[in-house]
Amino acid sequence: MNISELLQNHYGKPVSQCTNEEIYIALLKETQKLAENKKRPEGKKKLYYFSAEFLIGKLLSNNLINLGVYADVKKQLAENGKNICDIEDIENEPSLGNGGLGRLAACFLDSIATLGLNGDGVGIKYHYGLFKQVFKNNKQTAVPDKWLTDDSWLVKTEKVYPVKFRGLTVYALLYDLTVTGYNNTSNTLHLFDAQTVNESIVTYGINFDKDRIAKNLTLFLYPDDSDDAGRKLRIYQQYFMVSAGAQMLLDEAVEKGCSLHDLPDYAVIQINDTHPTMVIPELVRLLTERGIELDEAIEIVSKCCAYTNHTILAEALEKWPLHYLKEVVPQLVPIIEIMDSKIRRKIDNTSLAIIDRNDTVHMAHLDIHYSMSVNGVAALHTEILKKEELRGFYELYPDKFNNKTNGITFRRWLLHCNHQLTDYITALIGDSFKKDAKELERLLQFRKNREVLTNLLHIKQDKKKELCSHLKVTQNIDLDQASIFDIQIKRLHEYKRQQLNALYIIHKYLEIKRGKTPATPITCIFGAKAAPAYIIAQDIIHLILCLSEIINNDPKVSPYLKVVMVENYNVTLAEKLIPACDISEQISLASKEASGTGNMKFMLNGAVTLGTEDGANVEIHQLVGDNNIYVFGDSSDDVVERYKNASYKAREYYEKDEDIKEAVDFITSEELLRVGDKTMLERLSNELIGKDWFMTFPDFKDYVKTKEKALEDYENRLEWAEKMLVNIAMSGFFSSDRTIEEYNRDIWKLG
Ligand code: 26V
Repeated sequence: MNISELLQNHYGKPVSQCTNEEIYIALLKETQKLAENKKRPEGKKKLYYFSAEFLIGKLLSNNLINLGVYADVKKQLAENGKNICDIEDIENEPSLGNGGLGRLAACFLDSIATLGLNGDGVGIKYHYGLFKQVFKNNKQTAVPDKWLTDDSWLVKTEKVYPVKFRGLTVYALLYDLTVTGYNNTSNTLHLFDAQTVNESIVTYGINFDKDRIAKNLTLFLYPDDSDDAGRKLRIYQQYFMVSAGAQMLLDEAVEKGCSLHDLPDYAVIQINDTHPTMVIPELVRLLTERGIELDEAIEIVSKCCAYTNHTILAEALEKWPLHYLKEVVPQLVPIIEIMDSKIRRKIDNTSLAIIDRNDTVHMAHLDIHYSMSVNGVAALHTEILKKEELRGFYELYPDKFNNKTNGITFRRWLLHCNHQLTDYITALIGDSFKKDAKELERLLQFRKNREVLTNLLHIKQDKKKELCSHLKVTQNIDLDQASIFDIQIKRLHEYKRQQLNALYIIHKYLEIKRGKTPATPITCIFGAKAAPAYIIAQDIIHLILCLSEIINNDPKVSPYLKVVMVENYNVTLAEKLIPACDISEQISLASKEASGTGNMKFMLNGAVTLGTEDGANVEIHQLVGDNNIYVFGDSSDDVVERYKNASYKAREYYEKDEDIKEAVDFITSEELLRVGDKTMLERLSNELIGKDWFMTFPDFKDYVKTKEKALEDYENRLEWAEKMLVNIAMSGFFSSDRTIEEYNRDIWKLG
């Protein structure tokens, strides 16, 4: 790509006279052309990855890297006085996902393309992505995220599919986005938009009239389902996506010569969590419409579909009242009833039924009975599904169950976000690790090499410095680049236990005030959005922001301890935070975090994990060994047991443990109430003392002790650097290329 020529052709002027916007648009168009020229994988059978979320992040640099032209473009821009980072800044981040589940789907598309597999994504083109978070008075407020601009990576196609709801037909317009692989092939993310959507119905903040379906169908990434209208809108969105996607899939199969009786030879559908579950009855319906007998249609569809479970949290498993389905998609109801009665005839355990006696439809049950594969997303998670949550199903279908430990794409989470580390690794072991992440293990030969270890520390320092200037410029946050960066970034949820981290911070603050100062200053960084309707999560954000105000302004404490919560945490910010991290906080209550993927990104960038034995942390622990991770807290077995016999009493811990009492009391102390909201802080304190459903108190002591040990170990810089090196070297297992190879080997079986 010749940038000067390109811009001359576009705008008739030299690079130096173009604005960053102009350069961005020209690069976007050119990159799209390059991507379209890449080979598309072919083959009889094709994978359709159905997901309500694809948290793809910014695309310019990612595509330039995957197309192999990033370094050249960067150089040419620099020669003309332009910095590629400023051009990257122009792009809006498409935040078309809530968190890990959506980001996983995006990593998977990258790996599917890179491995040259014949597979596309199917989802929704939301006009507004996940809300933008703005802090006001130490509280989160939400504003709409209008990410779409006139020039976008999405290309409108000619394809239109009618989707019928009760009393309403909506036309689904297909938009395609090319997903470049890190090789010579590319795939497509198909996103459907409703023809009638109208952005002007957004009123205040992120509020809109949820009943005007035709106008709001694809307006927002699925809103929280705290009210009836919100829940119904979610059914509309889900059916819209799966009906259009299923029609597209059938057309493609028929075009390739499929007789529909042999559909499983042409199409495999991965159902990402329960959100796309209606694809099962919808495909059955479409097949019967095209002349296939119902029983055979059900059999065909069951052979095409595979389901991934991403959580054991009961409140997150979708269940729809049958009357909602009757109101929205009545055509599916008789099919779901027949599918339910087939199961009821086969087994006498009503807890495994699809429609329960309260006329509630259990979407996960529909998936499990009528799919050929059911997988969890980390070894521990899959074991818990088999032994606990889905035990009855496992006994019924042991062969369907399998584990696919999550992974991340190293193109974005190393090559793109950490050039310095990428280049240094290349200098040490060559660049074969870019195609085969397991090659990183060759770094182990340097684990005692002083020079290598020192260089790793320098790179970390550079990334910390870069983060400091970025946060100063963008959010006016002052950080001490000589401090230890302790980072917890993820959605705000009680089970992830940001409140445990906050209790530690209070404890540390009070200790420093008493004169016990740390050897190296510590900076505790948070990034988290909370669902607008999730009250306690809002309270936890409020607590952290209040702590930040008090601690950072305390002249006695702030030289040793700082607390920051970055605003509007998203993929783009993660790309800057992760390379700068020393200690990666992965402190969910054991058994609750299905996998986690942030933990993998941190490890890959040389952060050391402080975590519970939960999700993929267990596998990280096994890979790096006891010396290179800080593990604390009750085991998943203990936790499961404690829930079973309802034996946990938070108040007893609060009353018996002085440190816990002191930290919790601080939440409602005069000092905090001076900057905070009494109702919110008292509500949070009461919730902890009276309930603490995610058991922060039992783990508190061990958390403090283990964190202190990590901070102490940090002082021995070379030993710490060795831990960093071992983490980087052993992270290859978590490449999403490995995960996707396993999906293909065991489930998709694409040629
Ligand atoms: C959703 C909801 C929605 C309603 C209220 C409570 C609640 C709690 C959790 C969830 C999560 C739904 C599924 C999900 O996003 N799972 C995440 O999937 C990631 C990719 O597999 C995995 O790394 C995370 O551990 C898992 O939480």
